[in-house]
Amino acid sequence: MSGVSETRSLGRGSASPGPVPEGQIRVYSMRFCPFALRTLLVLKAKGIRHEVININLKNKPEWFFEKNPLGLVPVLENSQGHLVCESVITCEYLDEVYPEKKLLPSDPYEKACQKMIFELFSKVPTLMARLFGVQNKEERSGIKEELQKEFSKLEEVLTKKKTTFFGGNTLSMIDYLMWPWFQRLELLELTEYITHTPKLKLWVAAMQKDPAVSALLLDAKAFHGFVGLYLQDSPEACDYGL
Ligand SMILES: N[C@@H](CCC(=O)N[C@@H](CS)C(=O)NCC(=O)O)C(=O)O
Repeated sequence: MSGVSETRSLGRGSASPGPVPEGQIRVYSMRFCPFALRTLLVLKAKGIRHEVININLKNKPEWFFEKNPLGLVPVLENSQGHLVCESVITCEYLDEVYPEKKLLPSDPYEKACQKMIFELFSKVPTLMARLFGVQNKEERSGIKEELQKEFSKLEEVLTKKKTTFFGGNTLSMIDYLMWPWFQRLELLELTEYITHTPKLKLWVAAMQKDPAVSALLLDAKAFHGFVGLYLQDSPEACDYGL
């Protein structure tokens, strides 16, 4: 059982959902999307009341392009019809609109530090995406090496900072922005990739104890089922296991 919204996705031919009720915020998502998970983590961590509409990314509803012309999840929509897309932008937007439990530091230097760490992390999503569907041993170990190089950069940050999390001793925005890819390391049974970066490994363990993180776990079997169907371009991929 996963903690993410288990509703079937809307696809081509579906009716466009009505306006967002007053006082609510809606997120267009997909159960297995790491970018959408960033938004969901921030919603959860800040205790923001929200509704989730899952989108079938292999058979997108026509109306979805009115929400985001690029056709990508996540997208936020509020009761005034404001639309915000791009995961990092959605997270910062939520942190500003809902000021309780701020996740980004207000100090400009601390904020800049978070953004610099984010840049150090920036190659990880593309490298991990390359792992899917690559069976060739040599190619896989090449990607592993490249990923480990990126992880060493993050290890260095934690070593210098001497803190558990990337923004200090409590969890903050930068941790949530990076987490979905480390959750996937676990799901793909690739935790050996972080054995040479012990501080990063401790960070992963600390993250797993966070209530928002543990509320949004993914079921490994469903994840693997999804990946298999997604690689085959199946319109059933996003609804795997429902
Ligand atoms: N830069 C975007 C990337 C979002 C993204 O790639 N989402 C994927 C799902 S994980 C998607 O919507 N894919 C649909 C497509 O490529 O057509 C963000 O940070 O929000």
